[in-house]
Amino acid sequence: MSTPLLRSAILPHPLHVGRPNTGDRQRLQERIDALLDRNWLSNDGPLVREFEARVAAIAGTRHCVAMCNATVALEIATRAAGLTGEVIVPAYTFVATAHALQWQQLTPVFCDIDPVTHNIDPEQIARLITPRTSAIIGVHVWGRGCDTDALECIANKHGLILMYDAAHAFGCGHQNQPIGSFGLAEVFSFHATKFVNCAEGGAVVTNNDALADKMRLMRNFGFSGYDRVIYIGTNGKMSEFSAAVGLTSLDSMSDFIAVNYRNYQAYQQALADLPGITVQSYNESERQNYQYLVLDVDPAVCPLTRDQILQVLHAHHVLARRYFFPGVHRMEPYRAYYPNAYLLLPVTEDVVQRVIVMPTGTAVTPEMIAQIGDILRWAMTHSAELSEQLEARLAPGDAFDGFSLR
Ligand code: T4K
Repeated sequence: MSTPLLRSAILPHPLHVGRPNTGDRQRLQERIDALLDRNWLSNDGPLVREFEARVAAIAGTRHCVAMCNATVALEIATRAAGLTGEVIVPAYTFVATAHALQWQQLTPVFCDIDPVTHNIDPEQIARLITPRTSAIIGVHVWGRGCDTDALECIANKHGLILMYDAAHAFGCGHQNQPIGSFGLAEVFSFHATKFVNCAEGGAVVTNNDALADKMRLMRNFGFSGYDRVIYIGTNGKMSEFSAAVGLTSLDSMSDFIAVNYRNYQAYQQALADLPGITVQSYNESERQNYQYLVLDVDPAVCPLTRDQILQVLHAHHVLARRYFFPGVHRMEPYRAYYPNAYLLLPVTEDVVQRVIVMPTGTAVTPEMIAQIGDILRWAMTHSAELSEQLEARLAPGDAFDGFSLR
C-alpha cells in the first residue's frame, strides 16, 4: 500500500513566511485619528519626523531619511552618493538590490558569498574591481552583519564607496555596534514582511550631513524651497499613514524580537534530530531581530531534496519559501546580460539550492513549530515512497510556485 502524501494532522490555517506583525491596534487607530484631525497626510509630516528620530536612535546615526520603500531608498542613496559605472553586489540577495542600480543604468557586478553567513565574500571582491568600479554594496543577509572590517579595508584600498543594503537588519548589531552605522550609508526596509513595518516603507541612515541633505531633496523632487528645485529628484516620500503604522510597530519592537527568538529556539529544538536539516544559527552575543528562520538542507545527508521538503510543507499548510532562488544573476535582465555569471558564483549556486525560509513571527507558536517538526520527521521516515510520488507530480526543472499535493 502506498504512503498517503499527507500526514493526518495538517496546520488548521496556512502559515506564511513574512506574515506582518501588527502592534497595538488601538494605538494605531489613535495615531490615524490624530493625523486625520491634523489633515496633514504626507510631505515631511510630524509622524514621519518622529519615525525618523526613533529609527536614527536605534541605528546610532545622526540622520535617518525615511522613504516610501527600501528599493527607492537604495536608488536615492546610491544616486546621492554619486555612484557611477560598476557596483559590486552579492548575487545572493533580493532582486531589489540589483534593480535599484540597473534602474539608474549602473552595472551590478555579482560577487559570490560566504557559505556559512550567506553574506558577500570579501575575498572574491578584488578580482571583480575594474577601472569602472565605483562602489561596493554589502547586504546584511538575514540580519547578520557582513564582514565590515574586510569590506572597509578593500574599499579604502581601492578608493571605493562602501554602502549597505540593511533591508533585513533593522534592530540588529554587529561587532557591538548597531547596524546602520557602517559604511557611508545603510538602507533599511520597513515593508509589511519586515519585523518592524510601515506596510510599505524604507529609510537611509547615515552620519554624513551632506549626503542626508541631498537625499532629503532628492526624495522630494529636488525642491529646496517653495518654488526652487536644485537637483533632479523623484517622489520617495513616506506618508503619514505609513509612519503611523511604523511608529506603532516600533512600540512593540522588543515584543516582536522576543517572539521571533522564542520561535527560533522552538525550531532548533523541533528539528534537532532531522538528518541533513540545520537551523541557521545567529551569534547570540550580537543584537538580532531573528526575523528570518532559515533552514539549510544538506543534499548529501537529507533523505528528501529541498524542493520535496517544500512540497510536503506546502501540502500541510506550511508555506515556506526558498529565498533567494535562483540567484539574482539568473533573473532578468541579468541572466541575459551575463549568461556566464554563474561560473564565478559557485557558493551562491549551491546555497540557492539548499535554503528554506520558514514561517515565524507573531502568527506562529511553539506548538505549531513542534507540529512542523512532526510533519518533517514523518516525511523523512517515508522518504522513499514520498520521493516517488512527489517526482511524479513535479518533473525536473519545473517551476515550483507553491502548490498543494491534494
Ligand atoms: N533588499 C533586500 C535584501 C530585501 O530583502 C528587500 C525586500 C529589499 C532590498 C527591498 O525592500 P522594499 O522595497 O520591499 O522595502 C518580499 C517583500 O516584498 C520584500 O520587501 C522583501 N525584501 C522580500 C525578502 O520578501 P516577495 O516577493 O517574497 O513578496 P510576496 O508578495 O511573495 O510576500 C512574501 C510573503 O509575505 C508571503 O508568504 C506572503 C506574506 N505576506 C506579504 C504581505 C505583503 C503577508 O502575509 N501579508 C502581507 O501583507 O518579497
